[in-house]
This record gives sequence, C-alpha cells and structure tokens, in this order.
Amino acid sequence: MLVVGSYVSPYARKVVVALTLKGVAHEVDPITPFYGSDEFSRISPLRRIPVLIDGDLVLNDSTVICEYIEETWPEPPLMPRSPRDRARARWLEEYADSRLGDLIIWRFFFALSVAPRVFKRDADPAAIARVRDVELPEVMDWIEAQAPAEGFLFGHICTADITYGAFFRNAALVGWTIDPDRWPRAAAWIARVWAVPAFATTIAYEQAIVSTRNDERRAALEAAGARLSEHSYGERSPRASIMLEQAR
Ligand SMILES: N[C@@H](CCC(=O)N[C@@H](CS)C(=O)NCC(=O)O)C(=O)O
Repeated sequence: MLVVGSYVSPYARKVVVALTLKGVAHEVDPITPFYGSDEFSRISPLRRIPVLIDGDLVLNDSTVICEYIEETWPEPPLMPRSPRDRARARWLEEYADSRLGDLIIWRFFFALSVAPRVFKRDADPAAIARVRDVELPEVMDWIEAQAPAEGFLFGHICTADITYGAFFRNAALVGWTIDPDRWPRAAAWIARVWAVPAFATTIAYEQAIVSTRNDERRAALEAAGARLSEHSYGERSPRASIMLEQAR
C-alpha cells in the first residue's frame, strides 16, 4: 500500500491519517506534485496528490480514496452511521476541500510558501490581505457554526474532522491560526483533532519536511518514524500545474 504525496498536502494527510487510524500498514512517497516525473503523470493524470496504489489498483482524489479505505477496512468507522449524518459529513468535507482548498492552499499557502520557492514568484500583499482579513474570517464564521461544542463532528473522529484539521495545519505553516476569542468552538475542535495520535504523528513529519533542505528530508522523515517507499515518483525540476492558473 503506497500513498504518493507529501505529508504537507492536506489531501494527502487526510489519506495517511485515515490509513493510520484503521491500522493499515502503508508506505509514503512524500513528493510535491510540481516535482512529479513522467511516471507520476501516468498514475495521476491531473498531476495531483494524493495517489493511492494498492497492488494493481491506482486511485486518485482524497475523497475517493478515503471512501475506498472506509469500505475496505470498516473498523474503526470514519464516517457516521445514519444517512443524514453521512450526507452532512460528505458536504462538510467537500466544503473544506473546495473552499479551504482555494483560500488556504492556493491563495495563502501556495502564494506565500510554494510559489516563491518553486516558481520564484512573490506573493501579492493585497491579495494575501484580502484572504486574511475578509474571505477567511467569513468562512470561519460559517465553520464556527458547524464546530462541535465538544468531541468531534459526529461523536467519534471522522474523515470530515481530519479534513478540517489538515487545512488548518497549512494555515499555521504560513503563520495564520484560529483566533480562540473570535472562533472559540472551531479553535478548540481543531486543537482536539491535532491531538489525536494518528494526526499528531503527521505534524511531526510535516515539521521534518518544513525544517530541512531537500537533501536532508528523507533522513529527517525516517528519523521521525515515517515509512517511506524506496521508489519515488518525483524528479528534480518543477513543472507547471495542469489545473491551476496560479501555478502556471
Ligand atoms: N480533489 C483533490 C485535490 C488534490 C489537490 O489539489 N492536491 C494538490 C496538493 S495540496 C495538488 O496536487 N496540486 C497540484 C496541482 O493542482 O497542480 C483531492 O481531494 O485529492
């Protein structure tokens, strides 16, 4: 079982945490999508991470992958039981994947951290300020209304909780954390998600990545306990994104 994708990606992290919670042994090829090889293009036609490889099965898209994991290893469940709750869980996950994906990943994390380093492009301060001061607070007001007063969204931890926890890691990596005075329920809920052991180990791996240079990264990840694959779908030079204007 191989997960192709860096622990820093919220979508890849979702899959790694799900496999860990289910106790499914897996290896990770922690590549950044822009550094994918031709072989990566063959397993990921949108050149996106994560990809799950289970024997001769190749799956793309974190939601599709998490559904496969849930159906193949039902215990412990990472979805609620009733059709109503399951539908709500799917919507909450989709909202984060699309809206937080746009705001936190592309217009914040990518602009402030990835674009300057990989594509030598500086962030536009006015665009960053708009996300930080206008759009993210609006989204946070909605998330605050969904956040559970205690525990997790549906009692036990589910894919939807992991998804929100993952996006807010990327916000933290570029210096934005949930203000507990303004959004107290959301702040406490995300802190609980980050503290779940299967999630917390990915924070150690993420730190091993962000605190090292390329050539030191593999050793740092292995020292932190990550199980990495021998073979990699990465290469040394970056390529533009197929899908995203910002990364072309
Ligand atoms: N809907 C996809 C989104 C995956 C995604 O956008 N991953 C990002 C990394 S955080 C990526 O690979 N981006 C490269 C690109 O879009 O060119 C999923 O849930 O897996």
